[in-house]
Amino acid sequence: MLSRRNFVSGAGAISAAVAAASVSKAAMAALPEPVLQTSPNTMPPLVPSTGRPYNAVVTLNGWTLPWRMNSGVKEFHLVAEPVVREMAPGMKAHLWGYNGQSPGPTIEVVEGDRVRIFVTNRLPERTSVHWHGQRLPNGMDGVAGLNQPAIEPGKTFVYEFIARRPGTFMYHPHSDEMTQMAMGMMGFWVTHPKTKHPLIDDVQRDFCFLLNAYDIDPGSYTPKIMTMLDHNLWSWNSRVFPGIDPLVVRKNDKVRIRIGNLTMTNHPIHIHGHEFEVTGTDGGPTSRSSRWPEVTTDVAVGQMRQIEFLADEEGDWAFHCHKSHHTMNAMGHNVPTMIGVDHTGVAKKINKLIPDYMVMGERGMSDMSEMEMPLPDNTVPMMSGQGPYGSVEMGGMFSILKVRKHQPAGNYKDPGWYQAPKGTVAYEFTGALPEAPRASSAGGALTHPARAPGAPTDVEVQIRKPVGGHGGH
Ligand SMILES: [Cu+2]
Repeated sequence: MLSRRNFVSGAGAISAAVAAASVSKAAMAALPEPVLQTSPNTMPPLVPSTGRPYNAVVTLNGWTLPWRMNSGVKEFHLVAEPVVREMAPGMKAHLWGYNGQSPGPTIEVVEGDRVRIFVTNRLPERTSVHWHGQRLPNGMDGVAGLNQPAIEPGKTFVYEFIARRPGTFMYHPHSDEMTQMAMGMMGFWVTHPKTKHPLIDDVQRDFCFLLNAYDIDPGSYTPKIMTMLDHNLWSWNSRVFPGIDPLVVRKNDKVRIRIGNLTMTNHPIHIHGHEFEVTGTDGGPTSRSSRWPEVTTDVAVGQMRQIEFLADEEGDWAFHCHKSHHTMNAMGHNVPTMIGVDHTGVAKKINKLIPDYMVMGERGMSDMSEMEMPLPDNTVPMMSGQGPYGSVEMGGMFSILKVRKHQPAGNYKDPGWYQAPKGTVAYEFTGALPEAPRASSAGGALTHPARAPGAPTDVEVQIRKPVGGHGGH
């Protein structure tokens, strides 16, 4: 629910105080009442009612912050505060964020806009806001101690600058960053071009989200802030699959997706069924001669990438981080590899002592998506999400691009599962199976033999993963 309180109506409505010419200077200076969001759902684009028009973005499982126009200045009010974020149905996290959610609301402005942002600190410690990627006066850059005094708890600071260049940006604290970003403090910023830009194409759908990660023990609520790489929840806008909404588009829409990475490792973002081009970074739109087709692009730490494609293939297309550990939720980490280990009899013996004990993963981990092992309160299964054909066996950084011929223009309602035309779905073969060809030689004269002469030809699977988790990210 959006709560506006005294902040008169949405997108840039002129407040009564500003509209009345006779109003006192004190009233003009009054802080805009903060707008709060309590729902984790994807909100419809916030169509601007003041200022220059633009094609508004859609923040995945997020929302855009309304502003008020005050003598030609767009005024926003961000409140840094503890929040409760539903990361997926069944799991809530106690995070820090802005205006009731983590990440904070998306800020959308137009190139050349003068922007004034009031930042109120309701955290138990001091903070500041850095406007990542912006051209601005040095004193507005938000590095506490370097560019400004930190905002102490209970205080409100004002940031003011002109959004000088169009593009994709983000904001985050630059004060006790490790803690505050691990707790979820971050938000998206989009500056639209003020006129037709030679390197910025019109699109019909414009999505944005931030990559973030948390380490929350199953059954607990607060992230462990000291974790650097071994997070157990890899999220988009503090949501994990199946809690991430699909990206719904109409067939033949030109689609832009803006992604920012505020985790401590890179994420190769991968789309199925289409090729995209990287059309922008946090440094601005890329030159046309620098663009090439891709189906995966790496978004490194602290980077933003803007990808664009023509959604001309109908279907439900997977869209995810290609690090397979990042499409998995809690419970799937730090489990010993059991593939090929024969547990016959062992589980029964242990069951006499521990009734709920079950062997994990002796045939791979797929069983985990359907297992009925009791989960502690407040966590999400390691991989889940039901599709039309069974379990999707995914978690974390995974969503679905839904391309539909009959999706109305500008409509984001989930159309349900794709109805594949008859004869276009992979199916089971039930005829006689010829022997599949295999390499017959162990290698040429110049290569090492695959196995020592006389060694047994059967394959023993003996896997022992090094302990210690994800050190190699
Ligand atoms: Cu990843």
